[in-house]
Amino acid sequence: MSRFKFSVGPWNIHDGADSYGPATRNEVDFEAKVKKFAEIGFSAVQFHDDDAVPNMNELSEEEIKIEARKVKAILDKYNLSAEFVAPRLWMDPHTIDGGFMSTCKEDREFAMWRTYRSIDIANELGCDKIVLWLAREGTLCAESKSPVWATKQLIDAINKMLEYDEKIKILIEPKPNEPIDRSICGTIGHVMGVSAATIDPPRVGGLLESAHAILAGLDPSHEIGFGLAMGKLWGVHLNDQNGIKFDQDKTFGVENLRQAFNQIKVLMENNYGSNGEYIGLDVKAMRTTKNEDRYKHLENSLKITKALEEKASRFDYDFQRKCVENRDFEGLEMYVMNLLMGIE
Ligand SMILES: [Mn+2]
Repeated sequence: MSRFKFSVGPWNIHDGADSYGPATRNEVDFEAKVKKFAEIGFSAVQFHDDDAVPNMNELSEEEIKIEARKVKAILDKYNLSAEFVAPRLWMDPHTIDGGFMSTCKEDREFAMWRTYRSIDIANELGCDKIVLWLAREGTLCAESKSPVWATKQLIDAINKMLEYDEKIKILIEPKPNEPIDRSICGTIGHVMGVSAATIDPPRVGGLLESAHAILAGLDPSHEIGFGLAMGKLWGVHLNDQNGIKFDQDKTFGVENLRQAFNQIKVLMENNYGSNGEYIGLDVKAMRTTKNEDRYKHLENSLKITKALEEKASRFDYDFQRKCVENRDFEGLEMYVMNLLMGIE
């Protein structure tokens, strides 16, 4: 039994297509995914706006709410909650050069329209969190945009969201690059700066993804710790990443087991989840994975998370204190290695 509640997105069951080749698995129907998520131990689903309401650009505001209610009925059927809604601005022809930071006024207005509709969808799904993954917000050509102007555009856009709905919370999911060359809000530290500059900082926080922190050259457990220290870590996307390359979204813990242990440990030490926060497992199956194994990366991430939770619950804080007092960090490090290797 885990102390945590877990969440997952429909995109975590994917057909395997990438930039260099076609699909390797069949598509899975939304309800079939949701049913399986509930079976394997998830209690909430994360949504892009158009995961909940496909083709939403062609629908009226009222039609969008009606479609969202149908999704809520599916969640209710399997006793799942919705964790958040994220406007998917990076896939749309209107936001080729970004949304909130686009140099085109019409594109910025479109980005706000989608974000307001995401808030409407969140209300229909019974959740109070909007996640901003700022995928194309930054520059491909460094001189094309002022980073000062772009940062202020982001703050203005968040202020409009806060004014649109007095209860909604905004979570920025920072990432330093990809698909953009240079992003504007790359780490949890940036998120805290943006939060402080808005009209309602208590409603603006962060969601930390392990792979994104590694891409920024940082340790995810310290990014998590920084957000927790500020009282503004309201979501996590635990996964893993082999070095600084394309965003891999590997099964949690498979590359950096000690880092994964420390992410779970810092979350446990600070009672993450006590305000209803979920552990999101934002993991992707390998392209070679067969249809029948398409949920294995999720099941494995859950197993590894729970195993690390068990290891962290046995962490010997008395021994740790003695090692620190004696400045025996070699001894402490070997203790952690033995704990992780199962050598008692
Ligand atoms: Mn990722």
